[in-house]
Amino acid sequence: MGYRVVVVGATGNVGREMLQILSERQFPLDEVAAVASSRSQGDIIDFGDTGETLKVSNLEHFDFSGWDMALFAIGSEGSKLHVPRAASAGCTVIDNSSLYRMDPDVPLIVPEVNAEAIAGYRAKNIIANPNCSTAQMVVALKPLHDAAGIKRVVVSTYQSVSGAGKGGMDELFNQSRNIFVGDSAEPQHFTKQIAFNVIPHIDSFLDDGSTKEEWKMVVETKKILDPKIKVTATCVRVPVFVGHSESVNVEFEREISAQEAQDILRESPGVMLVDKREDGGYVTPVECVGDYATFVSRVREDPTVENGLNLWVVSDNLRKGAALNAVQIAELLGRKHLQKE
Ligand code: 2RA
Repeated sequence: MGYRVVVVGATGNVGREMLQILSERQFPLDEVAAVASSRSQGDIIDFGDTGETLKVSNLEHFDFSGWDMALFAIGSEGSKLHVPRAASAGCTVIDNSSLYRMDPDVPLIVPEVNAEAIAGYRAKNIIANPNCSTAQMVVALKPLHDAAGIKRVVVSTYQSVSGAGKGGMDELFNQSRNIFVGDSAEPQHFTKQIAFNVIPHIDSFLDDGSTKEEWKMVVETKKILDPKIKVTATCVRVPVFVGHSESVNVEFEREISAQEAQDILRESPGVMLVDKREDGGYVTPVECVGDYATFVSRVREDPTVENGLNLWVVSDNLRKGAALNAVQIAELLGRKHLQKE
């Protein structure tokens, strides 16, 4: 006996990755449905590497009753319209949008960090998936927090264009080509040229001068890991197709050496330590693509503060940052709450 699972947003970057990972991990399925906007209705898409294909249904007319779980990857506007009706039809929703992340009645889950919090899903029959840049960071920070108590985190992100969807990827590709052939590099998707450039702006600006992406990293880390941790973030878009990187400076309550941190990270769930103090002894975004791991490199003490460490954290933002985390939540939900005989 398996689950009847719906992937909503099945034709987008994250939705396709959700289908791919459901098939890779052989998630126990009785049936899977691919759902998207009317524009994609009737399209035939691959169900991962299974060799099977799925015909895309129109979200507007899709009836969620009788389905066990729905993995949503359609953004906050679409989630606002359709998540409540899926949840009230008895279909437990795992939503990748930011809409429900800070809802006190909705658990925000990274299974390696706060799996026990999933029990709260019954309030609204909804579970929230964190922002991609938050997910990889808390996977790396959780074991260190348990060991030495984190006081403060200063993070700078280097976020790939796939975080902005297919349009962001197309813009990087086309703009890069146009610059080589002398054509226009006029920005369309991003506020400024992204090819051979970096943009210190993701999502909208807030009154205090930070951006909503930076706000997400602060509040989501507090909800998932520990509300006492002080977090400040600078989120930057970089000309990389897939893979978010983060430079993380951490201040601890208690002493922890770089060696101790490496030894802990080497054994931590979801973490792959790649950290040799030599040429190439670290991970770069192009090396993380398609992998499940949150890679950690460049672990070193920060002598400018008491009990400080610097880390380099890299992960596939479409996987651990979105689709993989959502599927892992579905696996956890199935194991803990929706057991099938
Ligand atoms: C981004 N984290 O990278 C945001 C949404 N995926 O654009």
